[in-house]
Amino acid sequence: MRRRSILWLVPVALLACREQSRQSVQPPSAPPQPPTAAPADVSHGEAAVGSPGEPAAIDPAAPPRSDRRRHRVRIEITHKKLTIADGVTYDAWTFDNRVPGPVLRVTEGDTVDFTLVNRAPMPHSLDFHAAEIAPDRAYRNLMPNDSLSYRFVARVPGAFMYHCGTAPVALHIANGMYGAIIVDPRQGRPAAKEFVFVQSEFYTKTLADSTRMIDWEKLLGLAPDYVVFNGREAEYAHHPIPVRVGERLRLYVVNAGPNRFSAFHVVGAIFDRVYLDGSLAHPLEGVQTVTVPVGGGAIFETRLVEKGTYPFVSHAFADATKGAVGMFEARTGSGVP
Ligand SMILES: [Cu+2]
Repeated sequence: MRRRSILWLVPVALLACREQSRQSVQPPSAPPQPPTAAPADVSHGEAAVGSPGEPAAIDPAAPPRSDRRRHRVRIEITHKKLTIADGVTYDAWTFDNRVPGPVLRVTEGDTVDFTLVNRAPMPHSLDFHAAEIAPDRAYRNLMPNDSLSYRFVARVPGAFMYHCGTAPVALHIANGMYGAIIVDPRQGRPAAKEFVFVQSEFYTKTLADSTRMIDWEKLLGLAPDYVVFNGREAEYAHHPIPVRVGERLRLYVVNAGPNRFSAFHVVGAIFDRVYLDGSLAHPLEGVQTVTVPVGGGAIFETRLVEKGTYPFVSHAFADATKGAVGMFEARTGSGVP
């Protein structure tokens, strides 16, 4: 029996050798030539800039702060095809049918009564970085059509990630299972226009029906096809976000990864304050670009000083080229929500 199974491997090995030799005789591809045409306007050339009137697929506005001290949160896990770039449909694994999952917002000291329901045909789970809890109790794998409830107190303010923790975790995150939970300090923060951006990557290969699914080799090789904010390539370049000149902007940035650090930067602006992971201790003041590590978050405050279009990017520019770019359109007068 054993001998038979080994013999069975021989043609497979021969095929692999043939494929390797076929690849090795291919001529090297020509190096890319620098463009000779004038680049596009102020978009840093990374993405076409759309008109700010059209709504984006995922509203980047932060949900309002709640006065409730106890929150009942229920999230359903599904598998669903979603658009991740113009004309690109991806076979995603989701929390509540969206990527990223819903933005949750509670206040320091609040109690969260959480229920997770698995409507997908395989095991999944959910790990809240904002919780202090035994993972083997709360973050255990949930079988299809099963549910799980637990309670935690959001003790620490910040901008936190949540994600599926089922192994291999990189696969579950890369397929779309992540989101942000904001924990406000009890005393609140000064008034501001607030947005949430979750950065992440997609590693894709094309299926027969032209939809895309995960390419595990690209993931292990750290070579994403798309790096995105809120689940879509350059979504807020195609749908710029209107803001007012001079108003305080507060940006909750969470980096879901699963691999690429974010070098978050707003072109044409300097951050007045940055709270690493959202911690109130020792905010950075007067800084240009701040790393948001994979699995981490940060809260950025800035103002745009004059009318114009201001890109925000991961300043690791290969990633901006792959979609980690958006736009604020700073306006004066009426017309800004
Ligand atoms: Cu999962």
